Amino acid sequence: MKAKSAKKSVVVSVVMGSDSDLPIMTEAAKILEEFGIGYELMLTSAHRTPERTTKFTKTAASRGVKVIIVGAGAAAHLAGVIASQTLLPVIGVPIDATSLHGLDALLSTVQMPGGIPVATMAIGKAGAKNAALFAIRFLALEDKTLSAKLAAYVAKMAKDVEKKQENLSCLKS
Ligand code: RP5
Repeated sequence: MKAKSAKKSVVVSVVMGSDSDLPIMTEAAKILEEFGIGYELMLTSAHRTPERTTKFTKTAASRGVKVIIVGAGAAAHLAGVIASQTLLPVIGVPIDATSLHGLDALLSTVQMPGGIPVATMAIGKAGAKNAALFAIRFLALEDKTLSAKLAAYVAKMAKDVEKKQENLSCLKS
């Protein structure tokens, strides 16, 4: 009989304030998949479902979660509210969801008063991707295999730039 592959334990939570945030937060999920990290997707809102947010946050550490990534748009309080209820590191991703193009979410997420930190990434897809890579940097501190994967990922990016330079040079000659 073929052995079932073991289910990875969840160490990163990818939280979002609305399912409309999913196309952005998928960028974080893609990176976590690529690195083989166990993660969960969680939908909860600081404004619409405050009790659900608290319940999720209060149980995260005891379920084995080590880092929480939070994407939210508009008056984005979700990352700050979650960070206020856990000692786990929280990484915020501001989302472009209104006519202010994410500037509202950026300021709401980044301007935390002293005492409760939220590591805030760029607005949108780049921010979601970097949130996952930042989470992986935390996890890699105690995981040599993961650290080696991260080094290979960074080295490949550098190689890709060199290849692109070659392509540019070909175009010119
Ligand atoms: C925020 O409000 C969500 O994170 C989302 O970015 C924004 C708009 O939500 P929907 O009205 O699309 O559900 O709480």
